[in-house]
Amino acid sequence: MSLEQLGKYVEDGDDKESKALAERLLTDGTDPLTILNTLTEAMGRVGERFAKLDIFLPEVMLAGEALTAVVELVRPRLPKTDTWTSKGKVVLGVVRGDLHEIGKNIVKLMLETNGFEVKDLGYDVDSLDFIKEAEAMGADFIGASSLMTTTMPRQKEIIEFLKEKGLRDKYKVVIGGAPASKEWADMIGADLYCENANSAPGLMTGLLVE
Ligand code: B12
Repeated sequence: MSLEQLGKYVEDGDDKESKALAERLLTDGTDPLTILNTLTEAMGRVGERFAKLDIFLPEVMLAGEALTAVVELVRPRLPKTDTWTSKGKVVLGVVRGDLHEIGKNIVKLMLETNGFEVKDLGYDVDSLDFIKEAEAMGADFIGASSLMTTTMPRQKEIIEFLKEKGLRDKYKVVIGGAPASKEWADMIGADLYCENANSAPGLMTGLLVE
């Protein structure tokens, strides 16, 4: 029984087998982070098959549910860092018009286990709400996820609204999601682009000590 098999179960949307195998892998001492990476890779393959019309939305949804079930299992096993000193406060959400929340949920998990305080705004979040919630929380970061080319302009909109309100320098804006890139981040004036959840805590900590 292997990580490869776990990836296949997730790809097939079999949440029962995915959970059972993940449980066994964890008991055998597999690193929870390795499991998270396997899940992300599996979802990448699902995306490719979806793009090629090999599979359709219901299958994608089942795979997403299997992935989420395993994430819930892994969550309590991730090594926690010292939570006495918060590394920073983050409002995190998926931009308006976008319902893809799996990646955002993994980012939240990684940030929390690395000592960040996260206010999760969910998905389909209005650009102004990111700002309103950041003000209310006294956040250090605004994290915005977008999974579609059609919703990427919302990441830009958040930054534009911050500028309009004279708040641009108050927050570090971090963006992510499959269609985003370093070039896009530079173009819209974001502070940081993270390709994956694993790199986010380190790169974000780096921004605060600059
Ligand atoms: C799963 C999925 C769905 C699920 C979402 C389930 C859910 N609860 O989230 C369902 C079935 C609901 C769905 C629906 C749709 N989908 Co869809 N979906 C996907 C799929 C296959 C995988 C996305 C995913 O979960 N990946 C796994 C996670 C772990 O990866 P990730 O999201 O990239 O996140 C990682 C990093 O990017 C990063 N990250 C992400 N966000 C952030 C934020 C910050 C701050 C940081 C630091 C890092 C970070 O960290 C994460 C972990 O490492 C993608 C294909 C793809 N290649 O992405 C299509 C895809 C995104 N979907 C697509 C489409 C078109 C749709 C629909 C419009 C389909 C339809 N006809 O109805 C609807 C849209 C609904 C809407 N309004 O949003 C297209 C988008 C095309 C485009 N325009 O760009 C894609 C690219 C598929 C394709 N090739 O056509 N989808």
